[in-house]
Amino acid sequence: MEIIVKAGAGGDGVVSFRREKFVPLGGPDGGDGGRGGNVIIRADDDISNLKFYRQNRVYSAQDGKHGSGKRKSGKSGADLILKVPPGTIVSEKAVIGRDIILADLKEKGQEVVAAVGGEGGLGNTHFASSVNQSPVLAQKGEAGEKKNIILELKLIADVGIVGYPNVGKSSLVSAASAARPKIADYPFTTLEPVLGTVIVGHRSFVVAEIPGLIAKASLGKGLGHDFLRHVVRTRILIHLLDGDAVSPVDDMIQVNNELSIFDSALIKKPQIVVVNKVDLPQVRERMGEIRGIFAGVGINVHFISAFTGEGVSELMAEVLKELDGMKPQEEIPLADGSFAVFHPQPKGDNIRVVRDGDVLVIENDSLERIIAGTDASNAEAKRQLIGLVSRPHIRKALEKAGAKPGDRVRCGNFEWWW
Ligand SMILES: Nc1nc2c(ncn2[C@@H]2O[C@H](COP(=O)(O)OP(=O)(O)OP(=O)(O)O)[C@@H](O)[C@H]2O)c(=O)[nH]1
Ligand SMILES: [Mg+2]
Repeated sequence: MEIIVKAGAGGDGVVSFRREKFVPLGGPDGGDGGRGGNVIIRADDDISNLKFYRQNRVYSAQDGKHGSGKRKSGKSGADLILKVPPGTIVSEKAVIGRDIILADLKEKGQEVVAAVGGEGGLGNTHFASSVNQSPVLAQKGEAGEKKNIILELKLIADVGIVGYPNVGKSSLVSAASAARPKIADYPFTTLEPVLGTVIVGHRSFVVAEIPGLIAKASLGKGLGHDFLRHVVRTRILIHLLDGDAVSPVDDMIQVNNELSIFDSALIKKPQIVVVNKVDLPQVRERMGEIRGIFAGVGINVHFISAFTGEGVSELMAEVLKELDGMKPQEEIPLADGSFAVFHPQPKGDNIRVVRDGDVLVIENDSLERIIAGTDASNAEAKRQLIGLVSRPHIRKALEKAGAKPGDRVRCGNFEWWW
């Protein structure tokens, strides 16, 4: 699910002067703009899927209000809080290369700031100095961040059912839980992972059918690629085999290869190997042979029929026993090896100078916003702007870029002679 989030812009700072009785020219009292609201993505358990986000594509937080006279700051824009189900991975879509994972919101209450609101602009009070007691400079509010965000709900299942296409994974989910996935006699019937809750006595656990595992799935062919990431989070795998396949062992090896190519950690997960379709006479006949082949490589196989239910509850009891015997789940890194960390981009107040033909262009957000927030058609304001851009740190940056007296310099839409 892809959405666009837009944080609020900061409100503008204003130019204003005190008006008091008997004081002909009061000092500056223009207030600052309020900051723009953030877009926050928060896990909450009163929402169970991401369907809500199909309605709209763009989600915007409120802008900050402009400042006003009497040093009154503008009100901050309200944050926009987007609720997502626990288990949602929040990534920023990269223009090139891998998307960046901003957060892995596993539990209710966890949140991430997906787009930061713009700073409010400074009012003219901030530009007063001993040499400029009537500043007519003010700063425009900063733009809010805008990002393309990918929301992805990860399965939170204890047990993953993997296996070659058409082996009966959906049938097993259906036999063991109340879930009713589509079952059909062709491969890739299941296009998205299916979850089911299995109840054993007074206990329960969640199984998930992982669809589309075929040769080359790990290379992004077939459907499996996306879903393999889900497997990472399960604690145990049921490796389901079709007893009627030409070689169940070869099928198992192929699927295991896929798992290990995708992420070598997957192959270390405990697997319970299960041969399905024992209701078929030709499979029942082969049981001894199949058992022998697997025993030869040290694997004890279970036999079931997802169709008639034979052996299914015994298998689920075995799965529960295995889960109980495991240590509590430790932190699992995401499939691509990255951890869920939010790296805010340092905004930096450094001054960049680039050349545009004959003109040297100063790039600095804070300065550009002062220019945008000031009325440079006013001669006094223009004079004050010149004073501002003649400060030593800007002078230094220009000199470093090779500026010579007489060069044309620009910042925002303001141009002057150096
Ligand atoms: N005889 C018999 N047929 C079965 C059994 N389990 C599944 N089948 C059949 O095998 C076919 C595939 O079953 P599914 O449960 O859809 O298999 P799947 O592994 O989920 O398949 P995909 O999602 O397409 O990969 C269907 O025609 C089922 O009726 C079983 O225990 N016995
Ligand atoms: Mg299926």
